[in-house]
Amino acid sequence: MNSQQDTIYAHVTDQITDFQFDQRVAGVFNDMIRRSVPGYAQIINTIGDFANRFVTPQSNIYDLGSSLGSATLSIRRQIEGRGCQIYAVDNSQSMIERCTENLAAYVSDIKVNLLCADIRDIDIKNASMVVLNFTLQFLPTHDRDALIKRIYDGMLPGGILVISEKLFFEDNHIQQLLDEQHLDFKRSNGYSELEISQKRSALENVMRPDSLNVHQQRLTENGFSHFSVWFQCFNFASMVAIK
Ligand code: GEK
Repeated sequence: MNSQQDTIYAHVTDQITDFQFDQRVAGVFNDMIRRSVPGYAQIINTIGDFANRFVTPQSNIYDLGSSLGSATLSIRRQIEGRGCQIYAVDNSQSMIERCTENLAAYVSDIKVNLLCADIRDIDIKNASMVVLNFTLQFLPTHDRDALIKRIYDGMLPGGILVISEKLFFEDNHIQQLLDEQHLDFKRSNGYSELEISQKRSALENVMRPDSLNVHQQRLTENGFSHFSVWFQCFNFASMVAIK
């Protein structure tokens, strides 16, 4: 996938506005997410492996907050010939446009329905797999419960929900430790102190991480029978919940 280097916050900006998934971000998104999220590549690959295990013939797969389509592509590669459809949903027109190009670059018998829509509004049905890869954290906190319930209701028994998120830690020492480790990760990937602090301000009102306890409680209260973290690096984790 082609992507330019992320230099969005490299220069001093008078007024930092709230982070948006606009054309500028879509253009550098691959570089941005790989340099900002520890374990991103492994998570994307493993989502494909989960698809291979869990996706049943003639079912639907939902990639909610699909950005440039990395998770969708990883899933699609693993489920050829199963007669499934993938719904890749994002409410950023710029992401959808670039995602369309990325998907067109590979041949597959699996249909991808790319929807420019809010994930809170779409119909979820006959799903053997749903992916929220670093998306739930961008929804207003009070909307998260209803989305998880609708996902659960639209899933087939035995289906898998993969949720990857930045985590918040109730223990302040741990919060600080893992936050520092994450900042070191960004520094080692070439982000300057200015870039780190300006991006942080831009995300402040937009991204609100939950704790692991909150995630687990939300998933079990909405009916999921099995839950585990399957990956964690610093304050980033990926979880599975099975109906
Ligand atoms: C990946 N999953 O590469 N409705 C639809 N889309 C939304 C909404 C919403 N309410 N809120 C945010 N988005 C991807 C990475 S990025 C994560 C996901 C990040 C979309 C938003 O436009 C963006 O494309 C995506 O969710 C979040 O595996 O940037 O840290």
